[in-house]
Amino acid sequence: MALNRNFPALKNDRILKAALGEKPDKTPIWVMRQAGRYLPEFLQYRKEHSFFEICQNPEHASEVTLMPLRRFELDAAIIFSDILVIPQALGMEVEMRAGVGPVLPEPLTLDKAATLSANGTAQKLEYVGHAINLTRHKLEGKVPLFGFSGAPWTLMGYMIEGGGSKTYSKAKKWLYAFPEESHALINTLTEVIIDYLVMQIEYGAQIVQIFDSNAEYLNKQLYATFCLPYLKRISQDVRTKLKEKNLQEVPMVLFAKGGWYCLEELADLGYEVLGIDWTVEPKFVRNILKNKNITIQGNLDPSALYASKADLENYIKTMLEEFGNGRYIANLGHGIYPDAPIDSVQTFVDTVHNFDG
Ligand code: 1CP
Repeated sequence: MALNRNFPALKNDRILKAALGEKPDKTPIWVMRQAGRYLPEFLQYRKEHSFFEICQNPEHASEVTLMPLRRFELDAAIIFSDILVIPQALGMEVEMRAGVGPVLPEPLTLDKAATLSANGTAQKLEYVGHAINLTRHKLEGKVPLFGFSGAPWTLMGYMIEGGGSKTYSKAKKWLYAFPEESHALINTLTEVIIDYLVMQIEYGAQIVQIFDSNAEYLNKQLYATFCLPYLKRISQDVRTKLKEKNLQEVPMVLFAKGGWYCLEELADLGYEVLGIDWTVEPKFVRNILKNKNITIQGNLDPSALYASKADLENYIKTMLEEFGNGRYIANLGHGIYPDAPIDSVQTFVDTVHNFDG
């Protein structure tokens, strides 16, 4: 498949403006996991195609990416994929089990970890690039397209646990008992992530987000040792490599779920946008970050979408008031749940766009 970088002009740049500290005409909004299981058309599509078949086939991936855009006036699209395509490209088996989520039947061992290499791994993910390229053209400039990756620690967690976990204690055991091996693994993942994001941007991603969904299982000391330096390297090296390839920089978003214990440090890693999870008070965030040059994204509780329309509107307005005008992108404070009422997503989008704070 040929790479076509002759892209249509962008018509809605609210998110990019907000990310870069410029003032958009309206507060921008997108929804984490917006292309997913709460959409009946996605569930229908999943009856006919397996999860990874959709990820690996650019026509399927772009079709699913566009689904939420046909329903709602969202200000961004996010490419349909999963964070676990990286462990898969590193040679690990990943199954998507209905009602369970991702399962890696052969979790990573110390011996296996010693054989992992970043070399050639991002190239194996070129199918994501092709999906991005096709989707960027199909979007016809309607909204910008997000690329994304899991963060090293979050990927390490799934690889060692063999799936999701309540405590991530097996992965945390590595951090305490095998720090050298942990650093080596995180380093390999960091190298893959850098090349993977550069590839996504080369193929057409206009903004990228790092999901560190498992930050909540660490504390400040562990995060400072095993995460912050690598997250900084990702933001720096992606930009350096883009320059080397004569490609334009794009805004980078860092979402460390449950990373309230080091918000200040997260704001100093070179990302334009910091995603905030639903447990954190907007005023707390604004106060801690008042001297930082950074845009905030978030953080409505995904469960608020179950509230009545009137209550939901109030929750949204309170959030918008508390985050205040400027340097702000509205979103949930984690991914949308599969049983979220579709009408509530409409209310979320309308309330944000109609708010003139
Ligand atoms: O719309 C979008 O956002 C694009 C698609 C997308 C994204 C950004 C999917 C599709 N997954 C992700 C990221 C992702 N995947 C994260 C980071 C965001 C977050 O914290 O929610 C994580 C942790 C995963 C891992 C994963 N994949 C889980 C969570 C498991 C757990 O509890 O730890 C699950 C359930 C999946 C499967 C998955 N990924 C995406 C979809 C639509 C699904 C459902 C599977 C299906 O269709 O059968």
